[in-house]
Amino acid sequence: MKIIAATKNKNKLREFGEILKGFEIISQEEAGVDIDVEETGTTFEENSYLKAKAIYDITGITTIADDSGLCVDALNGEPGVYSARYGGGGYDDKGRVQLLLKNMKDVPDNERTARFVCVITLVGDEGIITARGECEGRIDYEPKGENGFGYDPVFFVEQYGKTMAEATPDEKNAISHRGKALKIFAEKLNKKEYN
Ligand code: ITT
Repeated sequence: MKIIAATKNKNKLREFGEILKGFEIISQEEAGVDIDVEETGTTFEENSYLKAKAIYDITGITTIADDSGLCVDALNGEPGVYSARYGGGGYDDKGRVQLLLKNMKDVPDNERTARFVCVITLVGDEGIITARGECEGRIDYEPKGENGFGYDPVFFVEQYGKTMAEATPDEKNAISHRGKALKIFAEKLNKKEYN
């Protein structure tokens, strides 16, 4: 079954390919759909659904979308669903990381807990599938590592004793929010557990 990945984020697309083996995933670009879906929802579930539904409505082809983000406890769950637009939309990944570090500068060690959240939604002729994955960590004091993307350089993973950007792609995918969500998603799809 051919599935469109409704994302403009090349790093997400790469991770989909690494994790979702055995599925025929084509990018939104390959499907020839050049639209920006407005993320008007207030939850990962809502935005994930909005993105998948918009592309499915245009193409009629089964579509999955990923809405994800970083929820920091000391910042009352921010940046959360606004992770890609943290600071108002004028920053790149590095700028958003610096803004986060600035907003965390007075937060002590034991209060730097955070989690990555990912919700995958499939919309197709047979119905909808939703899967959520979370990954616990803590916000480090400076960026470290070159792998991954987004907030990975400041997301310290206790289990590995290093940041997500210092982890290899295999290490990241084994424990990441996206790895977990896509694994649950693949199981549901194989069992045809549509809603
Ligand atoms: P699409 O909507 O086109 O898929 P996007 O980058 O705008 O791309 P989101 O709205 O879901 O996607 O925002 C997710 C943001 O959360 C992303 O831009 C990163 O800043 C952050 N993020 C998500 N997953 C991450 C990961 O695995 N590692 C680091 N940061 C991540």
